[in-house]
Amino acid sequence: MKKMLSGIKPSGRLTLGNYIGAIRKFVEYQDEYELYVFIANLHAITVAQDKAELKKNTKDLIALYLACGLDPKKVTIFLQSDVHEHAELGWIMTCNSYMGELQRMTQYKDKTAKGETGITAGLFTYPSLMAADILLYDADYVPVGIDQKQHVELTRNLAERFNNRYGETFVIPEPVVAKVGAKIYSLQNPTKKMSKSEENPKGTIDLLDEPSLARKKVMSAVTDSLGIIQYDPENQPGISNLLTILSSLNGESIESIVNRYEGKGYGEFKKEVGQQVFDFLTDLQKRYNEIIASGMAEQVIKEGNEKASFIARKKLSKVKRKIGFEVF
Ligand code: AQP
Repeated sequence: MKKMLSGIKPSGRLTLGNYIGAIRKFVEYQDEYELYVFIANLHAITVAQDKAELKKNTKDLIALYLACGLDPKKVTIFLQSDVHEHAELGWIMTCNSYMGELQRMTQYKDKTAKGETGITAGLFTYPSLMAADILLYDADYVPVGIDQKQHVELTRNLAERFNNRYGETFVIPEPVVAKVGAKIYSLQNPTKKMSKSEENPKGTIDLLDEPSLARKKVMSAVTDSLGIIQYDPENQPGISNLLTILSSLNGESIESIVNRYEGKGYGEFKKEVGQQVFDFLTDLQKRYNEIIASGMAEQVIKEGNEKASFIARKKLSKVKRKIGFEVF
């Protein structure tokens, strides 16, 4: 079975975007691949995190992975900071990365271009850590959004560089880029990605939002004055975003939804999307509450950490031998 790895940062409350764009896919992938899914808390601290919130978000992320359908019998779920080989190989990868290639990574480039201050060195070097995350497990595939594709390209370059210099060590991973339509946008600014760290809570549906509040957010989503329900992201980003949300949650094609709403108004359409979101969150949160109450999350992480550590330890000791760290 081919191996696949992915992770999510506990950098805020998980959104419907994280579910539709990532977790929902992990649930599909767990049957096709030997899947490793981690909580990327080393990546989360590349920007400042409040201690209490980080702890809560981490716990919630584990419980939500499970509530969304990840099955610990099929997938290894672990906490990145508990598998210290990530930090260690991350450093080795940093020492194999050139300043120029890291400077070309969009996240860093965008932030510096905007003149943001307080950019940490960690934010600059995190693509090297991401390479370590992937290479430790010999992952064949890494599911990424289009904006993250360049990080997998960097990982490939670093792995090839290392293999050339020290001999065959790492599997060269391939990015799996999701099909168009998987990206969910802010309900208040539908040209901007729905994000955990979004400051305007009206634009974001959090997976732990009160379902009736989430329905209200859908009802007040920004649309347009054209009055036609059709998929046209350029001219009708708000309606197109709601179409993507509905289609992702109810499994109906966008085309079929558009046909059903021919000649109908936005109010009726939003009502259906709102109800779908309400029902989805109600079911999800029921499972989440049961998982939290059962203490299952802790057990899953304990076992996942052990399994991941075993693999990572073996890989790292091979790397250290190749470099010349193991002297006796
Ligand atoms: N709006 C979205 N639509 C589709 N997919 C999304 N993802 C995030 N937002 C959307 C996917 O969820 C995973 C989260 O990965 P991450 O936490 O490492 O990073 P991110 O992409 O930076 O996520 P956020 O929610 O935007 O977090 P912040 O605000 O902290 O930066 C990825 O697979 C991503 O594609």
